[in-house]
Amino acid sequence: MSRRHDTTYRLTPEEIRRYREQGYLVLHDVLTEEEMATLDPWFEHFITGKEPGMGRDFCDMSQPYGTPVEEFRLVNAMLPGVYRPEFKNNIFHQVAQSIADQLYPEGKAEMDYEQFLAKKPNKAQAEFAMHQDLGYWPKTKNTWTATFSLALNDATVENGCLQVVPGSNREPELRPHKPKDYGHQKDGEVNRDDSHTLVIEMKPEDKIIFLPVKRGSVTVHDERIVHGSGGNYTDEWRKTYVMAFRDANTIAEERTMGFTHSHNDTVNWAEIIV
Ligand SMILES: O=C(O)CCC(=O)C(=O)O
Repeated sequence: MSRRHDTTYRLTPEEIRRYREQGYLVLHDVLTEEEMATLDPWFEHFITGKEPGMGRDFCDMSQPYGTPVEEFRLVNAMLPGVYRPEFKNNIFHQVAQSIADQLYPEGKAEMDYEQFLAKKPNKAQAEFAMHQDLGYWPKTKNTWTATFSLALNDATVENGCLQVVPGSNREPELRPHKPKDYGHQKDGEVNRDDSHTLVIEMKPEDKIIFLPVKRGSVTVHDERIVHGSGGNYTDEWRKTYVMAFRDANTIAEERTMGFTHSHNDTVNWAEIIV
């Protein structure tokens, strides 16, 4: 694929229809190797904890806050473009914007947040618990979302690629989400200040499918599809760059609640949760 100046990635009408119906898409060869190479050094910088002053924005999504860095398994670096403004509007942002615009002709799609995620090699417990993204976010009038996940290296079943339950995006009600209980909280119920990770109960009829993708390819999922990812059983890392687009008015609404997707936000969850 050669794209130098045009940052448009054209979806077919069938892909747009499928996203609406199934709640996810797999798009192959979205970025060229040359484009990917511009992102790699940033990813390494953040995932190896070199950016100072991130607080809880550098954390482990499979373990409670406060886990020592050397014990991290599922490494999460939130909002790289906030910490390094020169990283903003990178090639992935531009191409993902063109796809989001096609998926959402009804409104104005804007990038809401981004994060780098990496599973260390041979970490069976580097699981991202199954959830619906909306379960993590405050109640807003419009919930439209397209969350992109760009594979920085090949994502496989064995290294813990994304898993989804097709059709779960059409369930009328959001499933209940609870902060994951790691048994670390001795004095009562676990809340979101103790554990960022939320979990849902799976249903016996849930049929999970795996979405392996090559480096440079992308998955896109909506805010209601049940999804997560498994542990890493290989000698290689699994690395992915997540970027979510929402309606511009929704983002403004979130911000008035003090919600920026930073784990350092101090929001009153009891008041603003869905
Ligand atoms: O890619 C993963 O491991 C999970 C990411 C995820 O759940 C999300 O972006 O909502």
